[in-house]
Amino acid sequence: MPAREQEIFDRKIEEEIRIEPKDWMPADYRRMLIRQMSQHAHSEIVGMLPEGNWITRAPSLRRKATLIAKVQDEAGHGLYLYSATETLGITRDEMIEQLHAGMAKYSSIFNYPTLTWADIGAIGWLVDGAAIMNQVPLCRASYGPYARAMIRICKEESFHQRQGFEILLTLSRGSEAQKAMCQDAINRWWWPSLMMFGPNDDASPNSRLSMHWKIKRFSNDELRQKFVDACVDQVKTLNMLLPDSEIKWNENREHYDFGEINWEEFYEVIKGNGPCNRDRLEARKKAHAEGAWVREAAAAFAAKKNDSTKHLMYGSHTTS
Ligand code: BYC
Repeated sequence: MPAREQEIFDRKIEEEIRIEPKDWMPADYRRMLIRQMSQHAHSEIVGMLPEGNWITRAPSLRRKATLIAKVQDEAGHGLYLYSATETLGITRDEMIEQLHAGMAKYSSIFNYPTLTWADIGAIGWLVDGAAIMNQVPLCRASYGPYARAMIRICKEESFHQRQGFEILLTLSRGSEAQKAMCQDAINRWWWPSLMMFGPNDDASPNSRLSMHWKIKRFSNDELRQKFVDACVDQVKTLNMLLPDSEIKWNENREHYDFGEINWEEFYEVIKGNGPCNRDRLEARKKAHAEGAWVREAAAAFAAKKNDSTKHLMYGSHTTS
């Protein structure tokens, strides 16, 4: 290990100075970032699928336009994150290959089906709400390109969360059938949303080093607790219930206690056996194959533009 470089790296982490792509960094730090950032990018792209299913079925033009904008934002988030990950020395093609081969994970949450329109509201409120809770601290991650990508992503996520909450608020003030649909969606998305924060701290193999390197700033359980506390208040505005009879204010901890997560379900989902894992991967592979002509056209256009720039700079006699 190059002692001098290690020392500089450690000091930067200690003093909250960002690590940048050309800086020396330990191989494990690089690996940790590639793992987390590429999974994060894949989550954004796979996350477009459950909502994309509802674009044609959104109940009004306004809802349709908003949902299209949200899903487009997610494509953008994926692109910022793939680009940020490429600064670590892996190509986008390699990352996509890992996803398609089932070697790279993406968030467990996107392996559940969207059965009704209320699910789009629940995804915005709970899934984007959980994402914000997890991602705001990542704006201070020690790796510069990741932290900078997260700032813009978080701004857009707040809009996503609000659009979801507003869908549920409208349903919660509607007919009995709409109220029931709203409650049903909350019941189905609540527990999977809690799983988004990852395993409990004592079962989280990556947390110790990730926090030491200031990639993650809070542990999985700390963020999950903040999320539960926020949702217990917000669900009152909806006049709905969270599907957990064990939620109770704890005076000593000054937090809400809550029930046990079904960890067996979580591990099955991340192993590839959730309700929609196979469909999601198939849909991604199909979209990638069908988009090949766009990538080829973009590459040909870029090469042509490059050629004409050379021509302008060096005249028509350039041969190289
Ligand atoms: N799902 O040691 P741990 C979005 C894996 S997209 C799947 O605690 P770590 C949105 C974990 O990867 C939101 N796998 O890991 C988009 C590890 O396996 P490997 C996506 C999970 O990294 C569209 C193993 O379990 N957000 O907002 O310290 C529409 C042990 O875990 C999950 C991010 O990606 C999971 N839920 O902590 C709407 C945020 N949890 O890699 C919304 C960035 C854990 O060793 N990521 N695993 O094979 C993170 O903050 C962290 O990676 C995690 C996990 C908190 C998720």
